Amino acid sequence: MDTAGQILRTRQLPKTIDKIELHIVEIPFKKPFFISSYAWSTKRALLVEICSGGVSGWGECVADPDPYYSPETIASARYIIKEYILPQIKAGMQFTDFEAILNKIRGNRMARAAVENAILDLCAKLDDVPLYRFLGVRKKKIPSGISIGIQPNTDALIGEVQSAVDDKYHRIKLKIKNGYDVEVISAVRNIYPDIQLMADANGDYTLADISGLKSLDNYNLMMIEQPLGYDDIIQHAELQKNISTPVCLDESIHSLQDAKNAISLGSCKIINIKQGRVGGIAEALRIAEYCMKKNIPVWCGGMDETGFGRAFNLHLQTHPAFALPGDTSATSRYFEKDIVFPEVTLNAEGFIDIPSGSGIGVQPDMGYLAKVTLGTERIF
Ligand code: OSB
Ligand code: MG
Repeated sequence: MDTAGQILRTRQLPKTIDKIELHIVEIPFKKPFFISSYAWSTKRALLVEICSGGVSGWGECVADPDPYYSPETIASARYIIKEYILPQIKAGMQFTDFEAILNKIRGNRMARAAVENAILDLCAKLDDVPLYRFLGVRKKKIPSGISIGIQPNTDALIGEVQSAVDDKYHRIKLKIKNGYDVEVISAVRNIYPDIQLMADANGDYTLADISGLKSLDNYNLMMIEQPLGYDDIIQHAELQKNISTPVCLDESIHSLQDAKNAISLGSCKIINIKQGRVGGIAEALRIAEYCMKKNIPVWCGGMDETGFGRAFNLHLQTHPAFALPGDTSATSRYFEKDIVFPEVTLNAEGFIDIPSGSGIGVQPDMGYLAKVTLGTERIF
């Protein structure tokens, strides 16, 4: 049987493409989201809409407006998409030829993923199948996970953790930074000895911090995510030799080759796969399937996406390689109102259902979308 990664090789783009538009939208977060490197109070996103025969496929670029999580930005992604990707796309081309156009571009994987996603949503909709089925994967319920931003004090953090526990999140991730780490983790661990708990530093430490990071070994964390530099693979291997908490890489992994390098160097024991960061669903599946072969657990990260991007993350996680709960949370944790419906909700056991319907299975809320659109550009 073909693996999900291979099934895409047999697909082709729609026979006609009627229209392509780029939209920039901005919706407020309920509360600002603080990580070690930055804080965001709104979600601004670039959306790619590709239409065929009256059907729209949607892709959401996960780049932020700023270069504080990744070097890519909304402006850089828009430039690459407009100048280097869209002019080369031809209706009816083989998916492998489309991927070759994307792969010729160096870096800029968030830009590449946004277009790939729109094409996949469109193709699955035209075939009238849900995206997971288009990828050759069977449906499953997705365990929820939550990423709690850096809080002003421990009481506020405990409040956030309690509410996540009440909502039945399967795994809780605490954002940490140098100086906001052992104390907060031990406070949470003392109150919640049994929850699945992990920490994400977004690259805030250096090898000089090894002894402090080693003290985190006392708190039974599932993993520590991206403790060292955002572009490092070498030093994480050195760190992993010195701590028992598994290291998970996020920012440093952009491709299957990065994953192979990190695994062979011993830089991590777990990988956070964000399809939007690695160039799209196809590359995410290749990484996931490689990791499964190597017994490296993976999970699906998030970028606080709107409902479009969150839907792609849900479909991706139906693949059996995604054995650990990821960062997919209920829409209501982020936004008062989203630009798609239905919104993501958790059931009483903290699982999320894949939205039903073809493609990604969510529909734009046209009225709200128009209201929060900062600009639309028709490419053709
Ligand atoms: O490091 O995983 C990260 C959000 C923005 C930038 C980086 C990260 C995150 C998250 C949030 O952790 C995950 C989510 O809830 O979508
Ligand atoms: Mg992370």
